[in-house]
Amino acid sequence: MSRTKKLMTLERFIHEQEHLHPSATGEFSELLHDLSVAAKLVWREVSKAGLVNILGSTGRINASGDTVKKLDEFADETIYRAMDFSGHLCVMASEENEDILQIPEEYKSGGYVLLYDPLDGSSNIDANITIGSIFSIYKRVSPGGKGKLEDCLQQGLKQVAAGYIIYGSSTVFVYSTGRGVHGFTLDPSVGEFVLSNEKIVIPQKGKIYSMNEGNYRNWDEGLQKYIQHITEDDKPTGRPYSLRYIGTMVGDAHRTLMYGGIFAYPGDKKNPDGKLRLCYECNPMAYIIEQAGGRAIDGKKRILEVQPTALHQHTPVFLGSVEDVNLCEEFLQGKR
Ligand code: AHM
Ligand code: MG
Repeated sequence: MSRTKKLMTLERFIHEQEHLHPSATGEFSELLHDLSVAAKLVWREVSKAGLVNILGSTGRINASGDTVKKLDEFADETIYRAMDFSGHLCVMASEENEDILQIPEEYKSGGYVLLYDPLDGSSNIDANITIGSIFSIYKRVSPGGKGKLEDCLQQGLKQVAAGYIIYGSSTVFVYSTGRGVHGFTLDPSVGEFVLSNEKIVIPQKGKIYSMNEGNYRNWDEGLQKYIQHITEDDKPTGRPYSLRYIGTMVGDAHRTLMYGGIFAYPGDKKNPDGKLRLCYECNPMAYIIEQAGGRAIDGKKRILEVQPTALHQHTPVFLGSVEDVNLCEEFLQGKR
């Protein structure tokens, strides 16, 4: 019989990983399992978005009498409801909500913290273009009881797990617990995420850059020079680079992870801190990219070292292959 890859489900993989930590209580595995259930529920709605009347605004009533939710609100509530009762979380925070999300009184509070972006790239929903969900897990720092804001405002390097689900041509669950990055593709016929990419390693150098070049005029001179440099025709050194930009961070970062190159959302004259959020988007993606052997910086320092001071704070971000991020950094710092 010819065998190429392990046929292993996400659930099984999580349990095998748990056994590598003799002190593990299983709490963490249950959290990841609950997240994968939420991911399947969101995927189900995403995949039928064009068929049912879910794309419109909120407030409408569907056939069963429920209020029809916009997809991003559906994803936000689904993830919260799949996670709130577990007893393992003390607090959550979601990009869709201004403040931290408390665990309901009737449920136990636990030792972990979940931050998530329920539906990243939501402006792409109506055009049936790739969207995603992003998550980040920390250990609590407050002593006990209800979780607090300080539990959510931790440096990215304190993450104990992070990942995303990309709803693209197939649905893939990518995560890391600090032992490499692994990807699982959803087999819709059996409703299981199956191991498809074990120990993903980002290429040292790529040939693709991904940023919203419509903002070019407002960028710093260093970044403009970097773009001119990588798009110069110079075949022996692999230039010009190709531009690919979806406008969904999950999609653009996932392609960068798989093919190499650089993804960035820089600051500019109008928005010095860029558009993307440190806690919900940049920290989890930076964790994944670093775990895969890449680099993620804000232009001056490692993203994971930035101390968040507000839940929704923005940060410039440059992430991807080490050689590409290094070269971009040299231009940003005026060394080239
Ligand atoms: P959101 O849909 O969660 O609000 O995320 C913001 C999105 C990112 O996914 C993407 O990288 C960026 O906004 C695209 O912004 P722009 O349209 O300015 O290029
Ligand atoms: Mg987002």
